[in-house]
Amino acid sequence: MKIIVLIVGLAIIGFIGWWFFGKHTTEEVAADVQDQQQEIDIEVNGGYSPETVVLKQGVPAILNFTRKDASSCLDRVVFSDFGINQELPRNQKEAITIDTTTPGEYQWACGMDMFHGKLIIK
Ligand SMILES: [Cu+2]
Repeated sequence: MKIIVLIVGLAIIGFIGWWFFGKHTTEEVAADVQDQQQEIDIEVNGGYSPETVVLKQGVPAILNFTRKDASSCLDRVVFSDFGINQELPRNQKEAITIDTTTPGEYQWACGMDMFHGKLIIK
């Protein structure tokens, strides 16, 4: 009996570790640059994929958000540094234009500031 408790305990600890630390190894994805414009598709489903987007400074950028998630939590996306608060209708591609003149790291978030993504302009 004790061994089962031990195994279950270890499994839970392993799961918690994976949940907290596994998610932080996020992929950085660069937008596709073409004809003085860059574009990237971002899927919204229980978070953002990709979660970290790299944009080239000085090239006009379009982020195409498609929300697949049914929850109202993710039905808005907010780029506070850019004054953007955009509704994301479900299963519809929403293009968001980002001004890339100033390099730096910027956060974006869902309407309630629970889910986050990162924009790196360099
Ligand atoms: Cu939310």
